[in-house]
Amino acid sequence: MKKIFKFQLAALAVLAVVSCKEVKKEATDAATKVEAVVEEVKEEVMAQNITFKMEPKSGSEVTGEVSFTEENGTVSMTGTFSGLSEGEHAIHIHQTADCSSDDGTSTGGHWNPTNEPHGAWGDKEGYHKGDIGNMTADKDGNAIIEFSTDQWCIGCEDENKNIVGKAIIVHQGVDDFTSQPSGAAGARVSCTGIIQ
Ligand SMILES: [Cu+2]
Ligand SMILES: [Zn+2]
Repeated sequence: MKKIFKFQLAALAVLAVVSCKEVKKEATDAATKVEAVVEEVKEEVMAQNITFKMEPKSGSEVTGEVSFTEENGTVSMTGTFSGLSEGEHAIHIHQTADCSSDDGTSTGGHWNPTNEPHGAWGDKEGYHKGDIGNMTADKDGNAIIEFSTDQWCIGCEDENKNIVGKAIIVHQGVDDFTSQPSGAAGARVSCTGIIQ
């Protein structure tokens, strides 16, 4: 009787060890699966990279390329332009991805989902979500601009952040950051829609 009892105990102990190992293995498998899913999601986020060619407008020869990348909630923009006159030029995001008109006015006014006054980016008095600012072209007419912000997104649900469906406009003149509603930056010399 005693012997049988001991045997039963031993068997129980073995069972307990085996099932414990099973649970551990299952937990490890689940963790591996979660890791795999996280990697997939990360890749999707990394893949948010869109590039557009700028079209000359208002009789200009201003061309270029603008690309946007979103990573960890920050959108980075890089623009390279040529055919500009030497000096400063305004660059903004305007409301509508429609560059069909010769003067670029089909893009509408500055993208301003939060209904603020026009201004310099980050100004306490307010600024449009499209108020990127000015860039400087060298004597050959080339300009490069780099800009990044967590106040934009590429194709997210938040219409106060989503830049998709808007347009990039480069101006002949300089944004003075005070004139309303658009900084008195003059003719629109280059245009592209931001279309995913
Ligand atoms: Cu503009
Ligand atoms: Zn503005």
